[in-house]
Amino acid sequence: MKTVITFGTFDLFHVGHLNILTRARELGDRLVVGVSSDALNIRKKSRPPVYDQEDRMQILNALACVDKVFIEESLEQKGDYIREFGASTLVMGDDWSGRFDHFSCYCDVVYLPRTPSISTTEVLEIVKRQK
Ligand code: C2G
Repeated sequence: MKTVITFGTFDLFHVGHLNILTRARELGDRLVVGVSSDALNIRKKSRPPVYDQEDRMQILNALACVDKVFIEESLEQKGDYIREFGASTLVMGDDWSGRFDHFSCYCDVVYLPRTPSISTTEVLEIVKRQK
């Protein structure tokens, strides 16, 4: 059984998120997703996500391509999570290219091309402009 792991906030869930999760799942037999906690987002981006961590987890848990969801409490613990879930591949979007290469001692590290022209930030900007 080949386990693939990926991480993200997945706030205002959109088709770019769905695409990367679908493609990540195709690289193995099981997809485990680490969802960054609300506290981690506040530390990282100085604002909470629009959807809280319970709602973001609930959406991910409902997807056919996702087998297991857990909360990512800290960016530095990725190595621990990779070992805990026995992942043989780490997948991230290519906006993270090169940033996780040091985990190649635990598993394959794969960066998949992002879906163009959509992001949570862009959705927020569009909604703000339409107010
Ligand atoms: N993504 C994508 N295409 C988009 C937007 C996002 O492929 N148009 C991918 C990102 O590259 C990432 C995943 O979807 O791999 C989740 O994106 P975000 O929710 O923006 O995650 P981020 O805030 O980058 O958190 O530990 C790492 C962090 O938790 C990643």
